[in-house]
Amino acid sequence: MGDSNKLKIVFVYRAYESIGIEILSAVLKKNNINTELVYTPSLFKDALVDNRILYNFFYNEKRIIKQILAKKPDIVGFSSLTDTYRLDLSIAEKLKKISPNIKIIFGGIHPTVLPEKVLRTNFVDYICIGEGEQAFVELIKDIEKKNFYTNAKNICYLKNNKFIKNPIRPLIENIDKLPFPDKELFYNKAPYFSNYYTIMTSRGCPYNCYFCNNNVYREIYNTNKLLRRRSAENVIEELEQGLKKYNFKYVIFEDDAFVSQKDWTIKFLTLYSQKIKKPFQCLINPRNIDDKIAFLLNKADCLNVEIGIQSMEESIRKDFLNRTENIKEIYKCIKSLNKYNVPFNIDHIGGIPGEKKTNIIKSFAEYLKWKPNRITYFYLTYYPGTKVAKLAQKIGILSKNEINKIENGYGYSFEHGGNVNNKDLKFHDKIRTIGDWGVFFPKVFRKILFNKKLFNKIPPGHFTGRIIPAVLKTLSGNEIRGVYILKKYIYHLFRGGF
Ligand code: B12
Ligand code: SF4
Repeated sequence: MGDSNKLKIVFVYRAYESIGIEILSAVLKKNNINTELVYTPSLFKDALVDNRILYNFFYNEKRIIKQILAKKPDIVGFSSLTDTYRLDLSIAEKLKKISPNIKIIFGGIHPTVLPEKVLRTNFVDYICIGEGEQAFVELIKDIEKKNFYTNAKNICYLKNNKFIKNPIRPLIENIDKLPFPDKELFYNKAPYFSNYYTIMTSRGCPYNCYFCNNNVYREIYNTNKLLRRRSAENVIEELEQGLKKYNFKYVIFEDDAFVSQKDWTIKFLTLYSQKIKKPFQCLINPRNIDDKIAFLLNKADCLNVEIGIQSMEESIRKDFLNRTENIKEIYKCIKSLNKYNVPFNIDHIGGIPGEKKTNIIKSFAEYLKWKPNRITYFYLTYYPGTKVAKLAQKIGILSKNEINKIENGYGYSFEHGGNVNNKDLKFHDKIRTIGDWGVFFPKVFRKILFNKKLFNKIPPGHFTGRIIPAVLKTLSGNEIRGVYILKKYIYHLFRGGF
């Protein structure tokens, strides 16, 4: 250590491309700090497949550790979600044992919510709470000066076993000022990402659903103004640069609520249609779609929008999820999308306490009438710190022991988890199978699917229920993310899974 040019930071990430890490890397490089990435494809444990046997066969932790150590890092940075925390921690534990001088820092949503808990594992030296751009640079500069007990805001650590939590700086207001993400960090390891340009035009969300981490950020930052939007020009400039450098084929907007500001959306989609003209997908809240926006989405070559419907039971939506748009607005959104031929996926949350099975079946029959491209059935998951987790604890659904398990990152899988218990799993799997297959069937067959006798005969199961229809849908051309995940498998399986 010594000269900041020599300090080396290695990020560790799995399964996907992380815009968060790419922006941090760009900021560090601007400050003359070297960054590298150890990327693990995490085959058979991602949004497409979750198969423990195959995953264990291909996952090689020792190899990851070897790759990290070969880069001779001064600092290793992990970006952890609750679902990945255990895996990240396990690597951190081994690194600390082999090379205790390496400083290990965890950022991302899981350590942001539980900084002390993560530090008390004693495998992690620092936590970055919330946005990390300035905090990480300041921390690195302090480590360089051997000032290990840093005052850098947003950073936490243990000092003589005492938990030190530095104050939190305000959210970055003008996010146009951030550098464009360091895409090469990921593209060098996983070239298939470069055809599918992932981008965020905003940070935060104007809404406050109880199951989402945005309500945690509201608390941490003590603000109701979480949403910040880049100027349309700034986003177009990044895309134009990306197009020149990588000649990408598609764009994936990862914003929480892409079209939540109407004036901005109109300006942006008009510019996008003129200057970028690449098929794209995005996530939307149903209340933000009307004829005008649907028309512009179609004109801008929107291949697919993902709509968070989550439940069709008004009281569940209001009381347990805090979804503020009503069923009427949902119908209006679907009508506009269908009118202007904008394909869409529906997200539904299974396992919400109090939601009746008969109502779930009714909702799915209704969804299928709307002709969605796909129905994605997520199981309600009590992520740490969310209002829904607190509510579940208050009404006795979640015990202290279960909360503890969740906070320590145990018991989660992308496929099964949350509130769906073993008793109901079969029912939910069947519904999921209906959702996945029903979109392929004509109207008459769909009616038969909901016939009680036939419903009982539907085979539940991951393979029949998810993978085959997901692959079929991917091949049909509307699933941009699906295509890149498939490419990920092809690329890494040919390299022996690494
Ligand atoms: C895009 C996205 C996806 C994409 C891509 C995911 C990816 N890149 O890994 C897809 C659709 C594949 C996806 C999948 C999933 N996702 Co997702 N996703 C998002 C979303 C909308 C944006 C992520 C993002 O790019 N943010 C923008 C960047 C700038 O922010 P950031 O990553 O947090 O990074 C900043 C700070 O956290 C910090 N920081 C982060 N890492 C580090 C590291 C260091 C060392 C430091 C110093 C700082 C630091 O600095 C960064 C810059 O300020 C978020 C919600 C959100 N708005 O964040 C949900 C979110 C992260 N996803 C979530 C979930 C649950 C999932 C899934 C489990 C869903 C599922 N059931 O399949 C999977 C798991 C994916 C995985 N990685 O393993 C949850 C996580 C909740 C939790 N407690 O863990 C979130 C928060 C949404 C929610 N429900 O509230 N997701
Ligand atoms: S609309 Fe989506 S991103 Fe916004 S708070 Fe609700 S779930 Fe979270």
